[in-house]
Parts: sequence; structure tokens; C-alpha cells
Amino acid sequence: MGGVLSYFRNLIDSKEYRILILGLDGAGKTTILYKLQVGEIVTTIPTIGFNVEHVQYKNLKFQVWDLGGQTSIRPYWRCYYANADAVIYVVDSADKDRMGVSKGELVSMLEEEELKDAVLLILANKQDLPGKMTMAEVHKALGLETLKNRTFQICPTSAKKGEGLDAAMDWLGSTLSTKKL
Ligand SMILES: Nc1nc2c(ncn2[C@@H]2O[C@H](COP(=O)(O)OP(=O)(O)OP(=O)(O)O)[C@@H](O)[C@H]2O)c(=O)[nH]1
Ligand SMILES: [Mg+2]
Repeated sequence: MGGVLSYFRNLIDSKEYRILILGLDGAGKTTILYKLQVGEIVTTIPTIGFNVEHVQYKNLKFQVWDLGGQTSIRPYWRCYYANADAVIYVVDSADKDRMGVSKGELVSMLEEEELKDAVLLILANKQDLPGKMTMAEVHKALGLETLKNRTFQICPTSAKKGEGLDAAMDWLGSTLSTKKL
């Protein structure tokens, strides 16, 4: 029996999950993508278009799409929604002035039919910066208490220091694997 179970588990785990990284410009999406892929902080420039990389995290495989977050590029996010298993939504926790804009983009993204089954991981990034909002403050500012019918988690991270990403990815990995069983 254990053999049969592990056979199916391996089959499921060999699936490559399609993940989108979204969020406003400068939130840290590209930094996070390459921290996950190569384990290092790379020097980034604003993303015009997208980066896509294969990421192996523990025993899971992800195809990760990092989309540019500038205002003029955001309308193109929806071109990538189809078949997304999860969205990683990145927030700059120190960018208090634009928290409302970030909330607006999050809310309209979540209204999209193509994303109705996608798991949502919110990263309250840049926790290393002075004056940053705490995870609880970001939770409130984004109105997450009103989210319904959505599997989601919010995690504090500092991509720069490499803090919090492992815990966040552990949650995403186990949530996606469980969902498929
Ligand atoms: N202090 C601090 N800086 C960070 C962190 N994560 C990213 N940054 C910096 O924030 C800046 C923007 O990071 P990017 O990863 O390019 O941001 P992005 O979300 O990809 O931005 P767009 O491509 O324009 O959408 C860079 O200078 C990063 O080094 C963090 O956790 N803490
Ligand atoms: Mg980028």
C-alpha cells in the first residue's frame, strides 16, 4: 500500500507547477525569483515584460513567471493567468504610500475567473527596512480579512537578507501538493 501511495505521490510531485510572481514595480519580484533559483541576490533592473525560470524547490518543480510591475505593464498580467497554479503577490512593506494601489491590483487580479482556483501567497517583503509595515499591518492594509473562497497565506520576507522565503515556499509547496491529492 505504501508503495502504491508513494508511486502516486511521485507522479504528482513530478508535475511542474505554474507560478506567477506579481506585485507593483520595485516590490522585489525579480530579486525573489533569482534568490529562489540560484540562491543569490542578483542586481536587477526594472522588468519590462517578464522573466521565466524553472525552479526546483526541495522535491517540487516550478515554472516561475516574474512579470514587470510598472503601471503601463500591469494590464498585460492577465495574458499569463491561464492555468496558473499559484500567484506569489509581492508587496514592498516599506512603500506605505502605495499600499492602496497594491491592494487595488490584488483585488482586481483575484476577480479574474482564470485565477479562481489559484493558491495565493502574499509576501510582505523588505522587512529589513526601517519604517516597514509589519505583516499584520500589511494584512490589514490589503484587506485580506475579506478574502473568501481562497487558499492563501501571508509571510514576512526579506529577499535581500534571504529571510522568510523558505517558510513561505514550504507553505506553497505543501499546499499545492495537498491540493492535487
Ligand atoms: N532592502 C531590501 N531591498 C530589496 C528587497 N528585495 C528587493 N529589494 C530591492 O528592491 C529593488 C527592486 O527589486 P526588483 O526585484 O527589481 O523589483 P521588481 O518587483 O522585480 O520590480 P519590477 O521589475 O519593476 O516590477 C532592488 O534594488 C532590490 O535589490 C528586500 O527584501 N529588502
Ligand atoms: Mg522585476
